[in-house]
Amino acid sequence: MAYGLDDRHTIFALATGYGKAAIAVIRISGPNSPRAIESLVGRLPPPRHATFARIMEPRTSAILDHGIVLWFPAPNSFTGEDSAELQVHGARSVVAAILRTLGELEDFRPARPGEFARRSLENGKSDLIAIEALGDLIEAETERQRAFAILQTSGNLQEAAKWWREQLIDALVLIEGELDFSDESEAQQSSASEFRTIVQEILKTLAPLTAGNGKTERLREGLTVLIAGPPNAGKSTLLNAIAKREVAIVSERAGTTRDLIEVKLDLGGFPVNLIDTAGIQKSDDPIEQEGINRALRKSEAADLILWLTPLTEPTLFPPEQFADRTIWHILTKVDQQAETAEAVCRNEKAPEDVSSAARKFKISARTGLNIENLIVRLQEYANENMSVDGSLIVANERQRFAIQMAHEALLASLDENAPLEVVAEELRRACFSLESLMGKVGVENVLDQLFSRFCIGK
Ligand SMILES: Nc1nc2c(ncn2[C@@H]2O[C@H](COP(=O)(O)OP(=O)(O)OP(=O)(O)O)[C@@H](O)[C@H]2O)c(=O)[nH]1
Ligand SMILES: [Mg+2]
Repeated sequence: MAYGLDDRHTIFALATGYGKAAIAVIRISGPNSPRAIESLVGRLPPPRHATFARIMEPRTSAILDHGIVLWFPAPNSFTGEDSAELQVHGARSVVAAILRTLGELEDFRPARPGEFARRSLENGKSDLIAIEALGDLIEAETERQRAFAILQTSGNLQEAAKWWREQLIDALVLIEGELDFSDESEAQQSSASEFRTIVQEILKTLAPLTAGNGKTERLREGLTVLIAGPPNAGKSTLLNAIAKREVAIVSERAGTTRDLIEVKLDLGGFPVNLIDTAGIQKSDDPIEQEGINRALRKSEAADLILWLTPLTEPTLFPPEQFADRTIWHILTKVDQQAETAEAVCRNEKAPEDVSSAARKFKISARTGLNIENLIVRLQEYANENMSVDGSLIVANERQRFAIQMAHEALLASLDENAPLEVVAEELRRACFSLESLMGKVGVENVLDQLFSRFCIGK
């Protein structure tokens, strides 16, 4: 549902998680926040001071709980509005009683998902890039995802976008000056070269940001690693060994796994989705065939395929559908061949060909041989494919699209044959794209989608 500045209700929500906890935080924001505090606490505490108070039901003066009250007068609050926070005991009954009491106050209503963040954006307390970073921080499950979200909060991209925009406005003034005095051709030439210098300077920092490498998306969603191979190759056994728990059923019967079994892992702080699949072979059994189809379909979205074959049957090659995919070949059950196993043990170091693009590993889930080594390699691979660094971080497709649009307009403005009117129009288009990058214009449709992903109370 769309809602915006015209809705001046005071909103409230539980900002901490639902369920039993030591403490729960209830957030209030809007013009009637002071009235809520006066009604429930009997007085307004000094601004921004944690004050211990009795929280009461206003009509009966019954005590609902004792807790900490914080009062943040506008504009010095997260939303930029008059706001308050109640830190109470985290019992469901306490939270329910306070939320019910707030709901009974006139012009109060429960907040919608992300509504506090949205008000903060609408009141100019934060920009869209910062709100998106906040969204990523709330979603962050692993250490690298957390670090990535914090990196986005550096404000560097906002600073750069602001600076580019200011420079473009200077360039636009030059061009518009020319349009007003278009017959003085000498001045026109010098302004034209000045505006070119400005645009070329901007392009130096902006152009490298236009190319996406999928790393940020992968870091957000997790690296998808598919375990595939013929039936009985030891796929489910490997999944269990890496996950360090019995996730999938293992048996000596070929064709045990039918459905996709997905485990979310944290490998060195990187999120990895490891997926076990049905053994791939020719099958007349429609259920097994459906399992195989699912495995093949899922492989299309995989970043990496681990192709497992038992050491005794190394000639079972991956299906043609995997032809252009990144595949690591893994020979399993090496303990079954005493000679190989001994040689491997004598070598100490894992007999893997790390130089080849198609890495080869020999593993044994039974003896644990090379399992840890494989996990380390997966971690390295995750690092190569998800590490995000640099001072200017383009965090998502929306931001990249805005930068690409600005880039396109800037290149068009440099066209030597373009009349000044067109140059001015292209510069305005670039400014517009930079403003949309920061969420100042043209992003209404994005906002509804973004905030619906936020939790209530954020
Ligand atoms: N000796 C030995 N046996 C293993 C090893 N890994 C798995 N096995 C055995 O091989 C059999 C098949 O293992 P699974 O993990 O179920 O094989 P799978 O590839 O998932 O098989 P499907 O789901 O039927 O396609 C089981 O009896 C396992 O105990 C290993 O490293 N060494
Ligand atoms: Mg299996």
